[in-house]
Amino acid sequence: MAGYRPEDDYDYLFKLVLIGDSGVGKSNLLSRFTKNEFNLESKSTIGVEFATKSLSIDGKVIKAQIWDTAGQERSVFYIFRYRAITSAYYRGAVGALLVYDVTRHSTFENVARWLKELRDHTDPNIVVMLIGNKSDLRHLVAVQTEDAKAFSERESLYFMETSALTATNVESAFTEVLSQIYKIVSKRAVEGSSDGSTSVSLKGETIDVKQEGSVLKRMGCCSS
Ligand SMILES: Nc1nc2c(ncn2[C@@H]2O[C@H](COP(=O)(O)OP(=O)(O)OP(=O)(O)O)[C@@H](O)[C@H]2O)c(=O)[nH]1
Ligand SMILES: [Mg+2]
Repeated sequence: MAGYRPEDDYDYLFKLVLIGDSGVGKSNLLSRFTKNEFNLESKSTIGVEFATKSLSIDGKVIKAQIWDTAGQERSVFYIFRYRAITSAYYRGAVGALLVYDVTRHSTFENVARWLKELRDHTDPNIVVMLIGNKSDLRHLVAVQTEDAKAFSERESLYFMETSALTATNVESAFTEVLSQIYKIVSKRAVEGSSDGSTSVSLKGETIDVKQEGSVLKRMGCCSS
């Protein structure tokens, strides 16, 4: 049937990760983007969850697989448990949304630590967007936009302020990250290795997709 594409028919699969302190709104950004839902009383995430959403960029179907976990404080027990899943969480990610809460300055102060953890576990050229969430709470703002912008520029991050509550900029933030990844991947496709190899290059660095299992099996290789 013309125009019909089954749910699992996509050109690219991109894994994104959500990181940032507990309570900044990661899970609500995810549910707003993938289901257009918001929960004012959401519980802290337990373990790892993920959701997917497909969108069209440049005539291609891009399927985003977005991973979400708790940003809770690191108790000794937690560190032990967390270390075991950290590398799996980041493995194969080609984009990250690093979220802080514009009403809690401490969550912005911790961004540098999150960024270090991200850099320690991912390809150096992963597309990263810093997100100041809860922009609807204007009267409570504790992090100035200019400060976050300056930080982003220093660290070569994209930056946006969002509200999962009002849906402001949520779609734009995810779409921008995915578009930037797509730009990198499609540029490489044009430049070339047409040997059908299952790897994808982000600005020159190569991720061996073969090792990433089914999650990334089609990333960057199969513009069918
Ligand atoms: N006003 C406002 N509240 C928000 C927004 N986003 C999330 N919240 C609220 O903030 C609280 C925490 O949101 P979550 O999405 O659970 O935060 P999280 O980052 O997933 O937290 P962890 O899973 O513990 O890491 C909830 O009460 C949400 O309703 C927002 O944009 N505006
Ligand atoms: Mg959560």
